[in-house]
Amino acid sequence: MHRTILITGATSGIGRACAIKFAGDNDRLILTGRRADRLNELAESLQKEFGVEVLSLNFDVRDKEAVKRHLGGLQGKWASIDILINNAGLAAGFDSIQEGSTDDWDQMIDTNVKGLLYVSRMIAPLMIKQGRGHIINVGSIAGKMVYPKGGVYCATKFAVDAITQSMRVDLLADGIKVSQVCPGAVETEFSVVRYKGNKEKADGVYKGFQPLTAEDIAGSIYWIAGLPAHVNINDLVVMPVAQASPAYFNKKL
Ligand code: NDP
Ligand code: 8X3
Repeated sequence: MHRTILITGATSGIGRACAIKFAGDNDRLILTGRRADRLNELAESLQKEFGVEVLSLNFDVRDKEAVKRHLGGLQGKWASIDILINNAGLAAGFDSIQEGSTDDWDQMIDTNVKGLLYVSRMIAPLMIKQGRGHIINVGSIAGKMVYPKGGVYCATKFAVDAITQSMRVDLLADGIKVSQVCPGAVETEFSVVRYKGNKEKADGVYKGFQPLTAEDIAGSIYWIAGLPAHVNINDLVVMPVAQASPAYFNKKL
């Protein structure tokens, strides 16, 4: 039986790589993101290449009503979700607490914490009703250790860590698996978004060492999702060999 997988933030990076990886397994996909053109392009190419069924849902996870409208209206096979990958997220800015932009903070907290909660609030009851499901949250090494000028992003990922642990407790009696994957530096659009389109600054983040790829993380998520029913990975930290902690790199510049 093929699974139904809901991936938030599938228009880029880790979410997109997950969509491709699971499509290769013939899974049915629900893909979400704000950029409709990218969603549609991806859906079309996956349908063509793998013959999989894809439902594209174009909404902002910060918009509570939009989340309800799109995910509350799922019917039939599309409501029978086996795996939710809570991936949509971002860092906005790189600033100290004394100098940071409060708008950046709102965006990170609203997306990474509240957005993840809104989506989970809609999907967890469906999983409970069907008696099975697996929620995989994308946390970060930034949710394990803080680094200078990353305080609020780190706080959102520490929150994801806490929410993951809480979900596992709350959903224990219903047999719903809850996992977290915490990557170190992955070269995606993440840094371009963080530095608001400044490509030079963004590229500088990955200079002098070999970062992870989105496919590396998609592979980890795919592995976690395919383990036997009685086995769960609670938490998986995946790092580039050249990165020991958020701020400690072996860079050959
Ligand atoms: P990308 O910027 O490449 O992808 C981010 C995805 O999130 C996009 O698909 C984007 O879609 C979506 N997204 C962002 N904001 C919203 C929103 N408000 N509503 C809906 N979708 C949204 O970055 P990554 O693939 O690297 O990031 C994916 C996850 O991995 C994030 O949670 C990030 O924090 C985490 N992570 C990343 C690391 C890295 O080094 N890259 C390391 C550790 C964790 P769209 O813009 O179309 O809405
Ligand atoms: C992204 C990794 O170290 O840039 O979550 O914050 S880091």
